[in-house]
Amino acid sequence: MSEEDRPSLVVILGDQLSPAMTSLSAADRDRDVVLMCEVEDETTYVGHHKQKIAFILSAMRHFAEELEDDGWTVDYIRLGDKDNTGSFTGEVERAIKRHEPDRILITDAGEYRVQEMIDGWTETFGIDVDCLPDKRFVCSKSEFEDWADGRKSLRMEYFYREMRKKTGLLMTKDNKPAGGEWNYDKENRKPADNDLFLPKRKRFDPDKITEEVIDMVADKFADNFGELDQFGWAVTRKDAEKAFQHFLKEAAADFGTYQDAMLEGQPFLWHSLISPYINVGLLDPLDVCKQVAEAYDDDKIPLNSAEGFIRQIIGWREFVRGVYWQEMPKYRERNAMRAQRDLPWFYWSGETDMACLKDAIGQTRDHAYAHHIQRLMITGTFALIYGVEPRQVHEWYLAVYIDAFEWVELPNTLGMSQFGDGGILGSKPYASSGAYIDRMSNYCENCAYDVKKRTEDDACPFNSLYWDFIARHEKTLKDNPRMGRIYSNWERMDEETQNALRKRAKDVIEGMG
Ligand code: FAD
Ligand code: DLZ
Ligand code: SF4
Repeated sequence: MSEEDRPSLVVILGDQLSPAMTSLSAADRDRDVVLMCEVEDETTYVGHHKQKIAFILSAMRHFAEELEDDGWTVDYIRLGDKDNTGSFTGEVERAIKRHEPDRILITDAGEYRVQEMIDGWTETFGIDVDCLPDKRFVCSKSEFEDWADGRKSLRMEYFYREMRKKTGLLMTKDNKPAGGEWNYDKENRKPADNDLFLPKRKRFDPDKITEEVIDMVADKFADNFGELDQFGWAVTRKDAEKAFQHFLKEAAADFGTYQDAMLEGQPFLWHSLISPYINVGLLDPLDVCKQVAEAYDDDKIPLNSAEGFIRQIIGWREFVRGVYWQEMPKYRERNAMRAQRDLPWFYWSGETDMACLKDAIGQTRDHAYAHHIQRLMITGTFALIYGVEPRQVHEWYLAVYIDAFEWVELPNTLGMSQFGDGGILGSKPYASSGAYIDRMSNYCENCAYDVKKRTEDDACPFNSLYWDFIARHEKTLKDNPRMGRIYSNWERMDEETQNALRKRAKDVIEGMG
């Protein structure tokens, strides 16, 4: 092969399923070869939910078809292929032998561990590796570093305002926030009840490709967490867009108002269910935000819903990515609260008498999905006040949710939900008693425990664990200005009550150990 005929090898990872990837834009479709590979390393670095593996592999296979239909040459390696080496590096090595490329073209990996691998390829293979930035984000890594540089603390709210200005989303002509406020969160805390009209989830029946992948996953990953029989995720760009349009029409208007609500047996409520599609590239984050802003301009969605939705994406999602790349690799090891307990087994089995946890874990098993408040205030808060080692909590979240990629999952879990980073991501721990869950859901109505009791044998475990957490961490948290009122309440309790709460917490912990 003459020098100028040598192709570039364009490596597309399983969360880069968009024709707009910078690696593809830099390539020549008539000359270059796209490599996509299903590899054992990626399917096993954590014990993924069965639906997560099925979703990613099916979406990869569909994307390979989309590229081929678009005129690309795709070298696609399946998990069961005879000579599959099981790793990205092994498959790139084999592909170099097959195609004799003059360089590798790739877009930055989402996860630190994979980026490290890519960074070693030039030396390993003696070939140029052009690793291009991932332009699917509003804020580049260096832009985030510049914003964070010199700040005493990083707060999402200030970062978010910059992103609003940068994108122009929900901004008036004179560069002011629509409606006069940046954030309408205080209007977004209404509990829901079953009498309300609940939007239905849009399901997509598995096609032949997805069925084949599901059968393979059922066979090869039989012992992994989760069920496959209710798989209804979109696996193509077209269907992901349909899912988003369904949300826009049926649920977006009430998204804000009921954003924090929880109802037993209702896993989806007014949520969009688009995180897996955005994270793997089937939907573009800025595009969905623009469509929501347009719906607000057309009076189809109220401001609290439009702003709440857009904040999650150009605010939180971008912010956690910035923190991840700024703080890795040490971030993963952080444990500011020195929590050491093992994750209770019921996180995997779902077998618990606590109605809130049973429901959140049960739907996670059935759908690989729980909405934000369930993740934060049920499974997250329980692990926090129980004192689970953050690494174990992180591994659970990374495994069980369909949208879980370390760059977004780790800061949310270790930082926001476990306060394991000591306050980089949030200003105080999301510790709370059963009262919050009682206010925001109907779980407590059918629970074996009594949310109003604190120390009796049938008292809600959240109540005593919460006060035990407050007492255990007095040294670390008492001076936090946002915790002052809580410590005053603790100190106002008589010693007998304090001891009874701590004794009940000890019994709860021993009963679960
Ligand atoms: P909606 O409620 O409809 O929100 C719209 C979109 O906003 C989401 O699709 C998502 O892209 C974005 N978003 C909302 N909140 C966040 C957030 N805190 N961080 C980043 N993006 C956000 N999200 C993931 O995408 N992957 C994860 O692995 C993940 N792990 C989490 C772990 C914990 C402990 C917590 C508390 C949150 C986690 N989140 C994660 C954030 C959030 O819970 C999910 O994005 C959301 O529940 C996905 O469902 P949805 O698409 O219906 O979201
Ligand atoms: C999550 C996942 C799984 C389960 N399997 C694959 C795979 O076989 N091939 C692949 O390219 N990607 C997979 N992924 C997604 C990757 O883990 C993800 O692309 C990286 O974490 C990005 O850094
Ligand atoms: Fe959860 Fe406690 Fe309510 Fe039971 S009583 S559902 S354990 S908060």
